Amino acid sequence: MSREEEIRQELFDHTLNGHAPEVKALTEEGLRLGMDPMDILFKALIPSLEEVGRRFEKGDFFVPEMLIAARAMQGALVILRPLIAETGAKPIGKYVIGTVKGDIHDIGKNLVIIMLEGAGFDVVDLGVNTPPEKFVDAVRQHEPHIVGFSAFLTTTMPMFKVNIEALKKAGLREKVVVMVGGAPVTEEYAKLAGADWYAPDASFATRKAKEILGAADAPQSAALEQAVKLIDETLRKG
Ligand code: B1M
Repeated sequence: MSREEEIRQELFDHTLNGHAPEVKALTEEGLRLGMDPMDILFKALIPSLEEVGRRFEKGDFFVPEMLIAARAMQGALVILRPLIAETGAKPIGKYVIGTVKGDIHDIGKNLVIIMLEGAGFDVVDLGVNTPPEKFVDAVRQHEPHIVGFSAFLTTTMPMFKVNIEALKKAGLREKVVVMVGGAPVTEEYAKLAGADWYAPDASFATRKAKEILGAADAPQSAALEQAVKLIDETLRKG
């Protein structure tokens, strides 16, 4: 087994067990050896988190295990994010995004941000547990082309509609395109909530965002091209 393969396996195991210092050190070692950041992300870290989800569903893992695994992965994302997003592309549009109120999941949202930044979007990240007023204020202040709502729980998806109503009330709904996404969300649900677009994954969200801005042909970095490919592959497998 080559050192790169060992690193992938060790990253998988240490993320699964929530060993943050080891995950950070292995990520740094992988990069020093010339491993591709997208390879580290999609062939080690995300598969490990998927395994965490499977164990949680089976009752082998509980919330604390899920949390420490996610923290370990976040430590690696901090290192990988600037490498993936670095394209030198001119900003092609502004995108405000946040996880809806009552929901603290943010790894999926952060991946969408990485991809959008990689495609040249100027992204304003409102974080997690974002109340409707905060979305409204951000849309008023930043005047983005697109506002994105992420929800990862069936219980927090109804916040899409609440957010959209808040935008309407503030007279901002017609000024911004609304995109929604997150693991339990479907196209049908997005339509019912009144969103303009639904995206099943970060790759689609980015392609759609570019299309909305009429920038579908805007140049993309090699890293982003590869990201799109790897994400699509990962999703097809899953
Ligand atoms: Co939670 N959790 N969690 N959790 N968690 C899930 C989501 C769950 C599916 C696990 C399970 O049962 N198998 C389940 C939800 C069930 C449901 O509602 N259908 C669940 C639950 C139940 C809970 C709690 C309620 C548990 C409890 O307390 N009893 C609790 C809720 C807390 C809250 O939010 N109020 C909870 C807590 C947590 C932790 C805090 C411990 C941790 C989150 C840490 C963090 O994010 N910082 C956590 C984790 C890690 C998970 C799993 C294991 C992993 C989530 C993840 O990061 N996936 C998850 C199980 C799983 O998914 N296998 C689970 C990887 C990520 C890349 O995928 O998030 O789908 P995803 O993002 C994708 C797309 O959805 C899309 O692009 C991303 C990249 O391609 N996308 C968009 C996302 N946003 C988009 C926006 C767009 C477009 C596309 O446009 C704007």
